[in-house]
Amino acid sequence: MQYTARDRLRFLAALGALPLSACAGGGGSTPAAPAPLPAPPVPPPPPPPPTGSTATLKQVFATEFEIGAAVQTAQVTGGGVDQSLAEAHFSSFTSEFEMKADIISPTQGTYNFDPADALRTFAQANGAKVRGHALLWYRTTPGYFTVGTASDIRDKLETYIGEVAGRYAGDIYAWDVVNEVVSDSGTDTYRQDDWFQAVGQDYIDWAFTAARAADPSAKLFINDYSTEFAGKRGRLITVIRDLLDRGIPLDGVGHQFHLSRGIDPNQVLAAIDEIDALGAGLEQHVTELDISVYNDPPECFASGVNCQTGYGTAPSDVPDRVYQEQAQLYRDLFDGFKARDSVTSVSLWGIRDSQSWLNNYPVSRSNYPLLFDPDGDPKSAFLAITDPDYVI
Ligand code: 9MR
Repeated sequence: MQYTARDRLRFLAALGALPLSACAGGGGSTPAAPAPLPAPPVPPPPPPPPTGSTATLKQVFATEFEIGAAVQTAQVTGGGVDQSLAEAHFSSFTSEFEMKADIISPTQGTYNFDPADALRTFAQANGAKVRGHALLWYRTTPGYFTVGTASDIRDKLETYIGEVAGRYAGDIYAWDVVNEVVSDSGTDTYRQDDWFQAVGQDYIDWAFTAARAADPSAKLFINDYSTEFAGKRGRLITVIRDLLDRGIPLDGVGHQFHLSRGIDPNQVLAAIDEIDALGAGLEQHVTELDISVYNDPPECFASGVNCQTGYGTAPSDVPDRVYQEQAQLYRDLFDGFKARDSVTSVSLWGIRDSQSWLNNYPVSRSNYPLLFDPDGDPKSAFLAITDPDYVI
């Protein structure tokens, strides 16, 4: 028996692959349509991801951005609460201090990679990524780096970056190549630190160029704090424009966002928008997010003066109203991050309130700036960002 093209079309239509009208046309009488085949069973839709206290951060933000936390290696490899929270919730890990030069190479030519290697192993075993922090930061630069001629200093920096970025090449998705190089003072653009005193701003070019050579696959970031304030941000943008104009390999901007509870979220999100407005296609990472429960005057952060008195050492010492304001701010910020395509990674600076650096800075007092309380239980802030129906 011969099958015509029209027979094939009818057969496909009977299977549901084509509308029957595709078989129409031509002359002659139309034979009776074949009996419809029974519809294949429709699989049930996948359940929506859980919300609220049973949700995990990495489920909730899977299609939005990497969701990360700063950790110490021992904290996530000791089998305790932090390890469980880290494994359950985060898709990205930043070393809180074990990938900085004072830990990796405290003396010239010697290297201690053990904690950093172990963090990489932990992350990879959990299908998570590592965010590299930081190849160069004046506060953790051992003194030997910045002595000698400009050529000596450049050699030392390039050697160090070659060793470190080279060792983790392919395993670190983004490096903070330089951290906090922008001045806090309106009269200078660049921070007047040991690097700048020794060689001017050239060290920034050397660092980016060496990082690109050592790991071409890592996205290279400039990272800084107070980008939510127009003055600091303006100076950062001056530095960014200068790097881009001269073809220095810069892929993204890291906003630390160590925030106080009273800040206007629109002021924070304006920092993202202004970088987008440069039109340079830069990625943006929120690198060190936390929200202090205190509303301090600027001199508190700058010099530890006039800081608000601590609420107390128990989480219940903090008024509910304060946690609610904090939760609302977290929600507004995460909604804003989700709405901005250039934001590809958001990291908290810690997991549980009890380990935050803000318990010791700018003054010693208990602070509660993160998403999990000291016992590791989710706070209102966690519920606010994981469940749109959660009433704050
Ligand atoms: O939180 C970090 C603290 O544990 C370290 O002792 C310190 C020095 O390595 O660095 C802290 O992290 C800082 C980050 O690297 C850069 N931005 C400010 C953070 C808080 O000081």
